[in-house]
Order: sequence, then structure tokens, then C-alpha cells
Amino acid sequence: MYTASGSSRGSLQNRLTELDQSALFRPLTKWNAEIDHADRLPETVGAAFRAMTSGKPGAAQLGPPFDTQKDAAVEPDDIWAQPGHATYPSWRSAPDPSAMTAAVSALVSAKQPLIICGGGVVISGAEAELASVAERLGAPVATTISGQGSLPESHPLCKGVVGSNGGTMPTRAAVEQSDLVMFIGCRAGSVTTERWRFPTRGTRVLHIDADPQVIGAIYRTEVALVGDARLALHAIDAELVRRAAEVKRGNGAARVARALQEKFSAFDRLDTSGEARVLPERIVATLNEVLPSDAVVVCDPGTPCPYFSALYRFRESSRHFISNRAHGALGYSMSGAIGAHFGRPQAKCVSVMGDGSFAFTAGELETIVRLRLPIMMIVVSNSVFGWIKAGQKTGFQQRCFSVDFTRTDHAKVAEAYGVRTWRVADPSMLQEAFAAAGEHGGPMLVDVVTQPLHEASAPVSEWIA
Ligand SMILES: Cc1ncc(C[n+]2csc(CCOP(=O)(O)OP(=O)(O)O)c2C)c(N)n1
Ligand SMILES: [Mg+2]
Repeated sequence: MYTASGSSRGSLQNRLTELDQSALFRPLTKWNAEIDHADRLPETVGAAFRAMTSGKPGAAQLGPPFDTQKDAAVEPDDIWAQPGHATYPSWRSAPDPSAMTAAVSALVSAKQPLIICGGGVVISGAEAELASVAERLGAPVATTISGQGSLPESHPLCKGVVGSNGGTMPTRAAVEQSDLVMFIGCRAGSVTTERWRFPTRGTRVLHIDADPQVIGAIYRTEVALVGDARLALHAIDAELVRRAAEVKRGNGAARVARALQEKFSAFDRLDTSGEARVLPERIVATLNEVLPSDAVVVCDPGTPCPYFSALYRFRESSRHFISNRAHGALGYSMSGAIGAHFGRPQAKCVSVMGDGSFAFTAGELETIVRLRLPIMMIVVSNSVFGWIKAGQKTGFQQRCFSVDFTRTDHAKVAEAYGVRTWRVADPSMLQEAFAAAGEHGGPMLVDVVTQPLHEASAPVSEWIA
């Protein structure tokens, strides 16, 4: 991020737009610097790229006060970054080979191993190596929200999302039944582990992560593999081939099939229930039919994130789902879809947002219209901060406060910006509206009046986890 700030001079003398910008961005970035003179640009640009692409990935921010533009010009050739720093991971490092041997011994000794992938598998580009290791072991692969795309959902070992946001009872059961869990590129945080309960503390744990700080934070870890996921899985795969005689192929595919059958039959019952209102299940099921397999879906918190995590079928591996985890600020997905479009212009990029998120970010509609971006926006309109109301309903004896708001006609608002819009309140009209929007070549928004989240059968085991 490159964010100009107030003058470099007068920071102790009440200058215009006075704000400590480095402090503002510190919790959001891996590295940031205020550049108080233009001659510092070469060193700071290089440092930003090193920080972003090495070790654990993260954003960087450079904040040049506006008056540094009047400093003596910097030679363009002096501003450079190492070509290897153009992509992540810039330089891969492999885990200790003895840890890898120990990990394989643990894996072959387990009766029902389970793999849980965080975002690190896709970031590392380790999808093929993951599939190979899982197939040799016959081990199911579950993911966090960010880990979706580690395996395609059509893979017989792909168990889907686990945890309190997007996990379901059948997927939790898979974690409970496993005697060994291998986390890959995953922090094993409170949402993934349902507040550190699944897996239980006694479960054997192997952990692969580029960041050593992640390991042992929650679970006593039998074997830690610190390094790049692709290199680690490649080495494990080769060792499994060498020790093929010891490998007992598990019945993971049968367990996955049973769990998914249970999960999706409950979902299908709701999708086809004949309800007069649009249920969130219907939105996911219809988009499943309408969107091409290479679509990129960006989801805000609220209804979109758990529903798409639990129920949307991402047919291809790699990054097709984006949701802002960590702080999870509302209003991310519209701008996120703009970014996704520039990253993958040939793919259909979709933003699914709650009405709360729409209110946070509506001004970006102007950007989308000005640049004529063919982004498909869907507003889940329920006139409530549904996630919070659901949390108040279950966790605070239904004492609801400051969560209900009046319904906005989002289609009309977007239309005023110049977006092509549809408004749907009748479930039977949804398919037609999504299909028409999908074919429209410019900015488009479908405003869907939806069952409120606190009344839905949401795939959420705990709202404020
Ligand atoms: C900027 C910001 N403020 C507050 C929150 C806490 N929060 C999480 S979900 C949610 C409600 C979301 O409401 P809406 O976008 O209408 O989606 P719904 O839950 O109704 O589907 C809130 C306020 C947040 N994630 N981000
Ligand atoms: Mg809402």
C-alpha cells in the first residue's frame, strides 16, 4: 500500500491532517514505514518487497508525506526489488529432514489421520503435493475458511471446511474421530478448532508451517516441520513412496462420502423446502449452478462467509474463495472483488455482502462503474446485523441491542451509480436474476431480500468464538 500523508514537517506543531500513519497501519501490516525524504525510497521499496514475500507473507505499507514529492528526484534505476521478491514465497526453505522422517513414522502409525489445511497450502502452491500425500495415506483433507482450494471439492478425500464458521456436525465428527491431525499452513485458531476443543488436546499433532511461532501455540506438537508447505509435502511424499510397505491406506474416502452425504442432505432439504422467503441455502445453491468453475467468490462476514464456506462447491483447486479473516472487517468484499478482477481478469469475480457490509463500502460502486468492471455483486438484504443478532440471541438470552435497521433498496442505490441491477424477494425469481446478471458484461448487482441469519439454520456452531 502506498498512502500519502500530511507534511513531513511540523509533526510536533499541529500540522494539517495530523496522524501517526505508521502507528495506524502497524497492526494491519507486516512491515511499514513513513518515508520522511524521497532519498529513502530505494531502501524502503526494497525492504517492503523483502518483507511481503519472505517467511510468513504479509502486507507492507509505505507512507510518503506529500511534500516529499518536492524533494530532489530519485533516479528510477535506484528503485528496484530483487526479481525473486515479485512472488511469494520468494525463497523456499525445507524443514529439517529428521523432522520429516519422524512425521512419516507418525503418519504411518496413525489409525485415522486427518489433514487440516490453512491458507498456507494455496499460498505455497502445494495443491498437487497435498493430493499425492493424502491419496497415499487415504487420509481425509479438511480446511479452514482460508484453506479452501487446497483440494478441489470434487476430490473424494476433500472433507470441506471445519470449525465454528462453516463447519457442521458431520465435519466436526471427522475431527473427533481422528487419532492424528496434521495441520499445514494453519494457525489452528479459535474458529478452526471451535475454541481449541476439536481436535481435543490429547490428539497427536503434526504441524507444517513457514512461521515457527505458530507451532505449539495451542497443541503439544509431536513433530514440527518449519518450512515451506510444498517442499515439506514433497519430501513426505517421497518418504511415503520409500516406505510404501509400512503405509496402511485408510478408508478416508468412505468416511468423507458419508459425512458429506449427511451434510448436504440437510442443506438440500432447506434449499428445496418451498419456503416463501429466499433462504441463504437457496442463494448458494443457485450460484453453484450459475457460476463457472473458475469463478472467484469474495465473501464478507455475516451470512456470506459461513454459507459459502460450508456449502459452495469450489470445483477447482487453488484460490477461488477469498474472505478477510483475522479482523474480518465488514465491507471488504466489494473492494476485494476489484482486486481479484485485476489479478485474474478472465475469471468471473463475485462479491457477496451483507446489507451491513454494503453500507460500509457503497462508495466503491463509483470505482467499479468508472472502470466498467464486470463484477457481480450480491447483497444479502435482511435489514439486520444478523451475525451479531444471532450472537446476542444465543449468548445473551435474546437481549438484542443495536442490531436492527431499516431496509435499504440496494438495487436503487446501485442503479443511481450506474450499475445494472436486479431485486429479488421471491425464491422462484432467483435463478433467472443470477443467470441474467452472470451474462451481463458490466457492473451488476443483485439485491436479494433474504431470511435473517438469526432465524436461519446457519452452519455456525458459535457466533462469537
Ligand atoms: C467493520 C466491522 N465492524 C463490526 C464487525 C462485527 N460484525 C461481524 S458480522 C456483523 C454483522 C454483519 O451484518 P450484515 O453485513 O448485515 O450481514 P448479516 O450478518 O446480516 O448477514 C458485524 C457487525 C465487523 N466484522 N467489521
Ligand atoms: Mg444484514
